Order: sequence, then C-alpha cells, then structure tokens
Amino acid sequence: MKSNKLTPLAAAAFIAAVALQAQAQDTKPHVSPPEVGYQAGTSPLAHEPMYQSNNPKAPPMTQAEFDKARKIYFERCAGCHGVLRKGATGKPLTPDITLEKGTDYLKVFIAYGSAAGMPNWLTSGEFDDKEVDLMARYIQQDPPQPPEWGLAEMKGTWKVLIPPEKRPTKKENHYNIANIFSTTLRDSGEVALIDGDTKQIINIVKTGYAVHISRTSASGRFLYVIGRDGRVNMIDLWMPKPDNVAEIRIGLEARSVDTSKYKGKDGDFTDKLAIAGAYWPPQYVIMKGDTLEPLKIMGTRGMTVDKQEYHPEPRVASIVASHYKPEFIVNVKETGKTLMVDYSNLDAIKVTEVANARFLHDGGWDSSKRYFMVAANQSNKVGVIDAKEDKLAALVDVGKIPHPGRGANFTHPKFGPVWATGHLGDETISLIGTDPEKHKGQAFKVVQTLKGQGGGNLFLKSHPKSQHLYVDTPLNPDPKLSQSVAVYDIRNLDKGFTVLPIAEWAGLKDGGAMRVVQPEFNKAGDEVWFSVWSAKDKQSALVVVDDKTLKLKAVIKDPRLVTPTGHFNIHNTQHDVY
Ligand code: DHE
Repeated sequence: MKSNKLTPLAAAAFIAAVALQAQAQDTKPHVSPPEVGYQAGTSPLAHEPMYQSNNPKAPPMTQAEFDKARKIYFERCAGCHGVLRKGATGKPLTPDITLEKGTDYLKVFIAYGSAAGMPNWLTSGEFDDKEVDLMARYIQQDPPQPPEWGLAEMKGTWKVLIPPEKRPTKKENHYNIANIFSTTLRDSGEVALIDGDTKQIINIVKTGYAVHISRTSASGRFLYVIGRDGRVNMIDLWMPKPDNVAEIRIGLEARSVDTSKYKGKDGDFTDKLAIAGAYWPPQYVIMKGDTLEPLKIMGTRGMTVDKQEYHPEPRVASIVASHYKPEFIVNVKETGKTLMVDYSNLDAIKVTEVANARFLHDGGWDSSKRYFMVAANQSNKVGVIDAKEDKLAALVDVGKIPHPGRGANFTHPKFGPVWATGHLGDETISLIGTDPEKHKGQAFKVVQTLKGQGGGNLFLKSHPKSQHLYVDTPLNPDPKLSQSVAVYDIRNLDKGFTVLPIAEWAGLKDGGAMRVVQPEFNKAGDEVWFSVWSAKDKQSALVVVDDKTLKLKAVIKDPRLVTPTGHFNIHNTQHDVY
C-alpha cells in the first residue's frame, strides 16, 4: 500500500526484538507463509457490532479507531489469533501479555513479522504506518466479544421455503442425481449444481457467505451446504430444478455440516437429523433433517486436552456421521477433543469425550469406515478414532501441518489398505496403514512417505476403481506447482509422479492466480474433476481428466463459475468414497 518507515524508537525496538527472538531460540518458523495466508481469511465477524470496553492501562483509542481496528483484526488476524485473542495457530494476544510489551514493541512485530510465522504487514505493503500503530494499540485493549447465538436467534433466521408435504413424492427430473457435482462458488456465496454426465450447469443455488462445504443426506436426495457465516442451506435434488427448500443460520461463523447416516438395531436415522458446527459461538447444533428446525445446541467451551486449561472459544472443525452407532463425530479444534455425540435421545444426550490432539481440523474415513482419521494440524499428527469402540486407536506422527481434506484410500501393493494425507507445510505425503486385522504390523503407522511436488498441498484423492492418487498444491508460492497436480501410479509408487498442467489445459485468457484445487472423482470412478480457482473478477474453470489415460477430457467454463473451489460428487459424498 504505502510508506514502510518506522520511527527511530520502533526501529530500535525491532533490533532488540530480533536479538530477543534469537535468544529465545524461537527462530525456526513454525508457520509457513502458505499456512498463514490460508488461515488469515476474512471472518464474517468483521461486520458484527461489538462493545468497546475501556481498559485504563491501554493506550487510548477513539470509538472510530477501535471500530476500524476491530474490522482489520477480524479480516486479517482472527483466523490465527482467535476471536478472543486467546491464540490458535498464532500466539495469544490478550492484554496481560500485550500491555507488558507496549506499543513500540508490538509495532515492530506487526510491521516486520517474526521468524515464527507472523506476516510482515508493513513491509509487505498490506498495512501503512498508521494501521500498524492502530493495531498495536488495539491489541492492548480488552478483546471485544461477539454476541452469542442461541435458539431464539436461530429460529429468527430459520425458513422452511418448501415444507416437506409440498415437496416431490418422487424424483421429478431426469438427472442422474448420483453423479451431480455440487461445486463451491466461494466468493459469490453460491453452489453450482453440475450434471456430471453432460457437464451442464443445472442450477446456481444461493447459499451462505464464502460458502465452505457440501454434504449429502444418507439417502442421497438432499444436499446440505454451509457458509462461513453459519448459514445452512438444504437443497432437494428431486425437484424439477433442484433448489433450496430450507435454511437457517446456526452461528455467526461456521465451517462444517453433516447428516445422520446410522441404520441398524438401534433405529433407522436415514435423513432424520442434520448437524452443523460453528467457529463462533463455539457450539454445534442438531437439527431436524427435513426442515432444519434446531433441536439441540451444545457448547464446546472447556478444558484443553493437554494442559487442561480453560479455552473460551474452541471452534468446531470437521464433523462426520458414524456408520456404527447413532453418533456424530465432532472434532473440536482448540481443545483437541473428539466428541462422540449419541443422537438417539436428544433429551438425554450422551457425549463420549475422546482425548485426541490439539488443533483438530479435517479428516475422513478409512476404507472400512470404522476409523475416522483426523488431522491435528498444528500438532503434526493424525488421530485415529475407532467409531466402533468410541476411543482413540492411535495418534500417528506425520509431516508438517497435515491437510487431508477427507484423505485418500487405496490398497498399497505391499502394505494393504492405506489412508493418505498430504501436508501444507512440507512436500511429503504420508501413507498410514489402516487394516489392524490382516496387516497388524502396519496398522496406524506411516508405512511409506512419498515425495510430492512441494508444500502447500490441500487435498488429495483416489477411488476404489482407480489406480491413481492425485495430489494438489494450490498454496505453493510457485505458480508452476499451484497450477498443476501430481499423479502417482498406486502399483508403482516408487516411480515418482507425473505432472498434469491442469490450469494450462483450462486455456483461460485472463485467469489470474489459477490455483488448481481439490481432485474429486465422478460416480463411475473414471474421471477426476479439478477447480481452476482465480480471483472473483477473473475467469475460472473446471477441468475434467480421464483417469485411465491422464488426458484432458473436458473444460467447463461459464461466467457463473465464480471462484470455484471444493466440489462434492453426490454418490461419493453420500457413501464416503475417497
Ligand atoms: Fe476449509 C474443509 C476450515 C480455508 C476449502 N475447512 C474444511 C473443514 C474445516 C475447514 C474445519 C472440515 C469440514 C468437515 O469436514 O466437516 N478452511 C477452514 C478454515 O478454518 C480455513 C483454514 C480458513 C478460513 O478462513 O476458512 C479454511 N478451505 C479454506 C480455503 O481457503 C479453501 C481452500 C477454499 C474455500 O472454498 O474456502 C477451503 N475446506 C475446503 C474444502 C473442504 C474444506 C473444499 C472440504 C474437503 C473435503 O474433501 O471434504
């Protein structure tokens, strides 16, 4: 943006700070630049009014300054430092710590960043001198708390657009529903429903702000989509033109949604319940599966798994529905706990709290669907949750900042069934054995580590009918890597990988960043879809690859495909095929 000068006092403090850092031997970055960029996304809380409390010890701020700083904080800082500044990926920034450091010292860190991963906001041109000063003063004030969001607020946003009795009684369209893709259009707050057979857009459906993921109901008829603003949309795929039938806002900021999938001796919960997890307030909500009526809200505030310290804002990360029991598996990020939530009696709800590891994020089932493999990303571990026994089967050390999405399952030629994760912080792919019966020696151990194109991986995928493993690297700073994917031949993993130039194949004239993100198979398992993700004002596309030949099969371009990122094939999402 502007000038990058510091006052002499601040410059002196900078030198002192660097010396102090070296002394503290904290010079090894523990957060990579791609990770910082990824975490430091805008929070919808930036637009929530919050109360300013006056701490007499903190440097003075006018209301206008405070409001401006608060907005910047929620746009740039909250993702790493937390809503209440108690620390997450970034360090805690509560007044007990910041007041002691003082404005000049804090300005240095904000301006120049730190070796531990704090971005250099001034020298990168993102902030000017005034903004650095503003933020240094702001983080010495008491953190303002966003409002709570209870049943009354939820009900105030709850809309049943088409009641269950007015919905189709049979499928009223000719689409092959099982092969529809729901593609996230991140910055337009929509999903594109795309016919996987014809590659035509069926409908663009309005959803929440910066929409995040889509999940399918157990029957495959309904699609549930969550926005970062906590809005859940329910889409009926039986309608002549599939569209929203219900919506609700379950919190002020959220990332995860799923639906009940258990059918067995303890009941048939097919399509009966939905669940969504919030970042703020820290809570999850169980809803009626057909209308999204909120039934039960459960808070996640509590003690951390390791130091057993109170955490005021443990965010709900991935949620999956168990196939073994009427349970949702809810992973809580900051406390590092996996909650096995028995939904069979919501009036006497039973939650088994499994100690896992801190900073739980994303994950997926192993091929038997008994073990849920979840990344504890800042702990560099994958926790293995046994959904049959409701316990932690293992904690596996993997590479730096594992980020599996839902991961990838395939049969290793030597070690049998494995589940794979890539990493944001390094170029490796860890293959973890998942068969404790026939391959006991390898079960829940890293059996092989593949070398990939580079760090900045977000997602990887395979399919039971495929011989390939696809690995993206959208957050790698090198455009060559962020715009292509690596493909491994599962039968010959030692051979290395083939690079597919996906963004180049898209043939975009004005594509900008063109980050290639999230491989997703079609129902038949013979083609793989990728998003070519550019900025909102640039052209994006979807690229479809033939899995057998690894050749380009189709490019889907349409002005309505704004910032496509994740995509979810109905059949594969319904049956947890990945
Ligand atoms: Fe995601 C899954 C959180 C940024 C695309 N993301 C998830 C899940 C969580 C999460 C907790 C697991 C949901 C589940 O399984 O129930 N994501 C976050 C963040 O907190 C983070 C780091 C920062 C933010 O501000 O949101 C973040 N995510 C991103 C992106 O920038 C991505 C690449 C693009 C986008 O659309 O926003 C992105 N996240 C995804 C996708 C999935 C996901 C596509 C689902 C993967 C799957 O295969 O299921």
